[in-house]
Amino acid sequence: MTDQDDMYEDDFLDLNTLSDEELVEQMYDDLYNGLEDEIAEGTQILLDRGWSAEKVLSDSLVAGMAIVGVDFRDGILFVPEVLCAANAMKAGMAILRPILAETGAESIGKMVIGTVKGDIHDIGKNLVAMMMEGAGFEVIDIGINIPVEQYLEALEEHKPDILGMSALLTTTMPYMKVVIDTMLEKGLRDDYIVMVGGAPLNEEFGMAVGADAYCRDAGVAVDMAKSLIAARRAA
Ligand code: B1M
Repeated sequence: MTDQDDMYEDDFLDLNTLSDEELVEQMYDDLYNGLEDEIAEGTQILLDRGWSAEKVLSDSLVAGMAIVGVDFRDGILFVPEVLCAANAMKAGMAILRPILAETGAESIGKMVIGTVKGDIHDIGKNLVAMMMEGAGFEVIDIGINIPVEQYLEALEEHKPDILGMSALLTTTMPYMKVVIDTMLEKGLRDDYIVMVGGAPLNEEFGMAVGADAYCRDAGVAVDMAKSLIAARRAA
């Protein structure tokens, strides 16, 4: 064995040897570092030790992503790192999703999200979708270049709590008002929380088009979604 082999041998951490508490701590680090394989392995180990899928989701993946979300909000982590963390989270979710679907575990809320008509930018939207999933929401991502009819069909089909719209162009952001005005015309506006986001938007624009909230970034979107849903349920 060479010195280098020795070094790798020392660095290798067998997740099976960790206690539950140590493993969860390790998974927070692995999520933070975007390690997909380790997150998948850790998720499976916890399930094999008899943890419910809900507990694995909330205590390891969602709690770990919350740490990522806070550091993203505070400018300690940036978009590429958050995308890696979100992908690692997805690796764990891929294992949990079928089990959660079988047991019918309640998500904390449902969101339909899409980028408005004329606009094909989707990196920010995808990030929002991943962070929302990471926080325990069910997310139906209907894609890019979405006309009002398609938003309405998705609302009808999925009956979400929240409609999320993204726009990255000054020429496409006014389309959000077209969607919200059509919802108003059809008497649907009050059935949904409407959240909007995208680089050229601001708070004033969000209010002007009649959204419930403008979200500066994915972390804000998660916090906003939680508080608006809680307020709506309390009312
Ligand atoms: Co385009 N583009 N682009 N582009 N592009 C911008 C937006 C631009 C500002 C670049 C520039 O000129 N400086 C400019 C817009 C100018 C303007 O409108 N005033 C621009 C332009 C002009 C164009 C084209 C017209 C270029 C051309 O063809 N001549 C064209 C338009 C195509 C179209 O949509 N019809 C175009 C095309 C493209 C690419 C295809 C090459 C590519 C998109 C690839 C993709 O998305 N798959 C692209 C890119 C990458 C950019 C920039 C460089 C980066 C956008 C990005 O992904 N940011 C962008 C410049 C910039 O913004 N600095 C630019 C990272 C992302 C994580 O941030 O999307 O802001 P962001 O999302 C954030 C928040 O805004 C918020 O949370 C996210 C995460 O924190 N958020 C939400 C976003 N959506 C939300 C929804 C919510 C909540 C929060 O719902 C609840």
